[in-house]
Amino acid sequence: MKKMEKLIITAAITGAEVTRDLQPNLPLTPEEIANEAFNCYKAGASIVHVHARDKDGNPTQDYEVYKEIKEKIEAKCDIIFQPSTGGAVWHSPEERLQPVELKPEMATLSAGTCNFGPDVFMNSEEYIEKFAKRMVVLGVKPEIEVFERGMIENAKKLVKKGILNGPLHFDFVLGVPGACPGNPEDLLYMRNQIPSDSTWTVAGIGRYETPLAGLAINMGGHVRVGFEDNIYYSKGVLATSNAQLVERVVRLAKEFGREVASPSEARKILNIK
Ligand code: KMH
Ligand code: ZN
Repeated sequence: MKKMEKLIITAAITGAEVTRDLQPNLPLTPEEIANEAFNCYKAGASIVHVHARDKDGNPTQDYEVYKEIKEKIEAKCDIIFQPSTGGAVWHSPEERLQPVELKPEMATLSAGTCNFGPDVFMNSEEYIEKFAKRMVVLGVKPEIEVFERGMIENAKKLVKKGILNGPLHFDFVLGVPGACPGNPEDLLYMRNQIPSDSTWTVAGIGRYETPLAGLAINMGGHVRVGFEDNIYYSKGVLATSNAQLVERVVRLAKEFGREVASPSEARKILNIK
């Protein structure tokens, strides 16, 4: 078997859809999000994927809230700060793009439209291109979020048009109700469609989280876990923290003989300058 890069673990700690009613340990305030990011960093995460919440705990893409979160995280550790540009389904594209203006090292770039539970997650070609161009101007590495197969083609088109340069980094978000499920064959199929010099991670939603993490560790991919994707530790048992979910991935990696990347090692793997 080819020697694999070290494993990058992303902690997606809040999301836009989960509430405290569903997961009592969900971090909401900038302080809570920064503390949770630090705990995930100590557990082995090298990237934190962040969704901001307002004072009432509702999703917000407000620049100032993201700024506060970014500064609070940076004061604690060097974990890679990756804000969401996906936001919530009801945010406008202009609202969603705000955290990119903070020039984070990375940000997400959703590469197409899909059903998202009862809603529609809108990403027109016009706005995918606008988001990508702004990220390039500001030196932000996009993590291309793929919820359906066609989104890989949309990302390749960005390269063809000269908007993005490879190597690309993909996140296969598998198991969102209404979009692609997260069976092993779904991940294999997705992985086989991306340019060969790409890096990729997988975010398995709900019950898909741990099986897909195990597969990605063994396939040379990377892994995302956290309350945004899955609030449970096991069937019917809520996780006590995001760090608990990160710790499980670290244990799996160890058992499978794959080393875990530090943030600086993750920067090298992802070509983040
Ligand atoms: N909350 C979803 C509608 C991202 O962060 O870039 C979109 C999402 C993707 O979570
Ligand atoms: Zn997200």
